Amino acid sequence: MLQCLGHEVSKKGLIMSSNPLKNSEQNHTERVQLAIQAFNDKMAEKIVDEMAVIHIIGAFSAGKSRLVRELLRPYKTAHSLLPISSKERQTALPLEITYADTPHLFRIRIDTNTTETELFVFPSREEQQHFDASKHYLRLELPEPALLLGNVSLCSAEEGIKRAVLKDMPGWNSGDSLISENPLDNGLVGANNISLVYVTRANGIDSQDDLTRLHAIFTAFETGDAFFYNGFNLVIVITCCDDESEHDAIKQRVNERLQHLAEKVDIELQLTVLCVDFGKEPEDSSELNHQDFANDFWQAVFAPIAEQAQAITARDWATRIQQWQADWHLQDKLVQSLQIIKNVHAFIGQFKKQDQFIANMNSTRLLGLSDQDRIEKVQAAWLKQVGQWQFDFESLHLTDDHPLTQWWQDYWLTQLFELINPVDALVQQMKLAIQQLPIEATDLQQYFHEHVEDSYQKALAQRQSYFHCVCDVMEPILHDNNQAKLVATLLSLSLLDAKYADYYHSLKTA
Ligand SMILES: Nc1nc2c(ncn2[C@@H]2O[C@H](COP(=O)(O)OP(=O)(O)O)[C@@H](O)[C@H]2O)c(=O)[nH]1
Ligand SMILES: [Mg+2]
Repeated sequence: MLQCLGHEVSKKGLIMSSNPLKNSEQNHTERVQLAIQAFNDKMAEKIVDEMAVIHIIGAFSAGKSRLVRELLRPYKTAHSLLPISSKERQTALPLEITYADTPHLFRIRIDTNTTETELFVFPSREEQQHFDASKHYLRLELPEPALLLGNVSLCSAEEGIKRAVLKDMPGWNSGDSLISENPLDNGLVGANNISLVYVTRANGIDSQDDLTRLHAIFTAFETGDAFFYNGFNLVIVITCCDDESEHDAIKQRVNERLQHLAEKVDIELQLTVLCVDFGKEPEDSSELNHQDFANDFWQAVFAPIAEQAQAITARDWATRIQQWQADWHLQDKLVQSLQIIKNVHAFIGQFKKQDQFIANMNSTRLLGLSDQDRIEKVQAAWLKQVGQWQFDFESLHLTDDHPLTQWWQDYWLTQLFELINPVDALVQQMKLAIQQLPIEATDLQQYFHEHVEDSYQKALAQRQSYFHCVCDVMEPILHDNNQAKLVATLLSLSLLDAKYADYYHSLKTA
């Protein structure tokens, strides 16, 4: 509580005493660095899942999991997290693949959308089968930049950098597909899609079963049950295409077959057919071919959003700071802080007049007064000399969601209160001395000197604070409305000030 003359002003919430560094004289640098780091973290853009996903579908053993492994092959360190691809049936639970800065594999419950457990090795089919495929799925996060979409705005309303989600589904004839007429129910396709990836082996391109499933999906699109952002984009990956001379013929055949099916259902289809041979063993295919294939694949899959994805570069900090909501702007609070400092100076400047704490006051003027009247008279004379000791700290507060909250508390307000607190202590000391003024005190100036001079000297010492230099530098740029420049200057100055404070302290204690 900061005492004012006749008022009490709450500094509620403005002083953080929980920080153990707070009261230590040293470590200013560390404290400011932590506060700047907190700002950094808050400014980092959130990465959120784009609602439109990419399902990878196809028959059992078509090469879906192998495709995922090949796409994610550069993440050798996360090898044990990649889906298992083998001649035996492997995939029992749907697998989501998306972007994150560091690799992780989770098992997630669908109904609560909560992470059940983090896994460190991709589970075998037996392990996966302990869980109901309609209630659980696996989620693999890897730093694959192709899955990062930038600031696109497709289907999700959430703000942030969007990441694409790829879904490797259990093979549709592997005994794990849920039996249903609706491809949305059995997970062949989602309600919102960027593209659909259909995987088949070169020797399976004529499969009637595949055609029936695709027919159901095409129909879901036609009836509006399945939505594709910017039209139905189907990417077909034909695996085991070991004979390159046959690629063109295979592509043409698949193209004709599916375009014919699309015409029958009366939908328009954007179709890309990619022929590939990943090789017998999972690590067979050469790096070069692998990279070419991965590039072609990502390009085909993201073709519907190619235009939006160009805006992928995150908006730089300066632009975002310039767009801060009005109540995040610092100008007013800085102007107010500087005004408080000026007022504190003016106040302390008045504290002694003609070298006296209460000028023109002596014991003769108090003769014959009651105790109460004496105190009131002295207090009134003192108030007349110094003026009001009162500040509005409430409006200096930054909201909790402000990216600079920690810096503001730990540096700016801390420095400000370091200037104010000794003057506040002096005010308390003076009030106490007036309250306790004994009747026998004949030399009032001597009395106040004995009781207040020490506090007065401490209050004067705050004028030496280097925080004043920071304020002086800020003054000229306070009104030029460039929020980004203001923030950058403030942060640099605070670090400089903190480093100097630590340096000075180490010299003093050396
Ligand atoms: N030689 C060769 N084998 C492949 C190719 N694609 C997949 N395979 C193999 O086919 C088997 C089944 O693949 P998998 O990805 O598990 O099929 P899924 O059931 O669709 O996930 C695995 O042994 C893969 O290594 C390919 O292009 N060439
Ligand atoms: Mg699989």
